[in-house]
Amino acid sequence: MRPRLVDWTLFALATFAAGSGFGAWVLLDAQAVPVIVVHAVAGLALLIPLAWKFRRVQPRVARAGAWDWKTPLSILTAMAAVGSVFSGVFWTHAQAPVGYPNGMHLHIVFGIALMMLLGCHVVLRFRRPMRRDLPGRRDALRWLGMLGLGALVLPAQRAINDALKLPGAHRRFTGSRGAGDDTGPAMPVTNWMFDRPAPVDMAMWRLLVRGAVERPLTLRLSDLLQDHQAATLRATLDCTGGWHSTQDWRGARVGDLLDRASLRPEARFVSFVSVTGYRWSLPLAEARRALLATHYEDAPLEHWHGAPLRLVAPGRRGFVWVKWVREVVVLTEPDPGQWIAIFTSGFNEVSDG
Ligand SMILES: Nc1nc2c(c(=O)[nH]1)N[C@H]1C(S)=C(S)[C@@H](COP(=O)(O)O)O[C@H]1N2
Ligand SMILES: [Mo]
Repeated sequence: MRPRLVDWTLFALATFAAGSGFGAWVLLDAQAVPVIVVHAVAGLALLIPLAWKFRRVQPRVARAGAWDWKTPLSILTAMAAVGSVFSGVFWTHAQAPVGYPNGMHLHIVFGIALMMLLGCHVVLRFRRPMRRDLPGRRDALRWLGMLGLGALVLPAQRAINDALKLPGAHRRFTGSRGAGDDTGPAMPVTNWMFDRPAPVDMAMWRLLVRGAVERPLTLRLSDLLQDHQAATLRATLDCTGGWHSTQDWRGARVGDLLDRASLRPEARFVSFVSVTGYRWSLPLAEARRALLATHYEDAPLEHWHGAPLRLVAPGRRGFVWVKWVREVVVLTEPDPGQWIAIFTSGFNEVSDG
């Protein structure tokens, strides 16, 4: 394959792998299943053009006299690419469920580094595609071969995990490992970034239901426990960091709270806001089916699991399950600011009630 075509193939596979990796995490579980498969195929396929490229540039890199100031950056880019693939493979096979940092964190760090370095690499080394670089029939066959190899490796990985009884044998489709089910307070604790609020003062705490509603609500914990305890939901928390755990949750159905507050017709999304400022939103229909839990496995929520109230969002990755919820805000349009809030909430001053 012509050098330039190899380079563009690498670029396409790497950006596709990064995009699908990101998609796997923000999509609903059902949509994420195929995305995770193509993510793995693209990532594994990357190894072939990488090998071609290494063979091509090897003489230049081996001769110190041939270096220019861009060479170290290129080497870092190559290391990030290899690291991304191998950390993904490592996480597929090795390592026990919980722990920080784990192979999944490593994979994410490599992936983000690769995207940043690749951006620089393209800017510094960009060459306009020439007519003679256009792919021919044999190139199309090579592409098929690359993807085919990636697709063949997937079942092989599963077989290796099972045969060797590796830690990766018991994986959910997200790659997450079981961290015990029906364990209530013994469930692992994870925070997305830096949220570490002091325990919420239950006497001062109020739940506000506001936004596009006719009758905003202010509820005490005792009101909530009295009027909204009927709902139970068995659901799996699956953290992007690589563990999952299923519990029987109990609390208030969001739909019941919204009915009580009476939605205005323009309501579209529902945002769940933590005492820390952390927030995330769901489309209205999905939000109605979600639960604001006060209990798991008949035990009241513990502080680090979000007491007194946390969101249970079935089919959504763990980062959506907002803890220490204080406000339910009905929105008429999406909330792009939530993407910033989940990174900065740990720096907010936290107040009770
Ligand atoms: N307010 C708030 N809610 C949060 C987080 C956070 O950092 N702040 N982390 C999320 C992430 S990434 C996960 S996986 C789950 C973990 O819930 P747990 O600690 O109860 O296991 O909480 C979610 N809810
Ligand atoms: Mo998470």
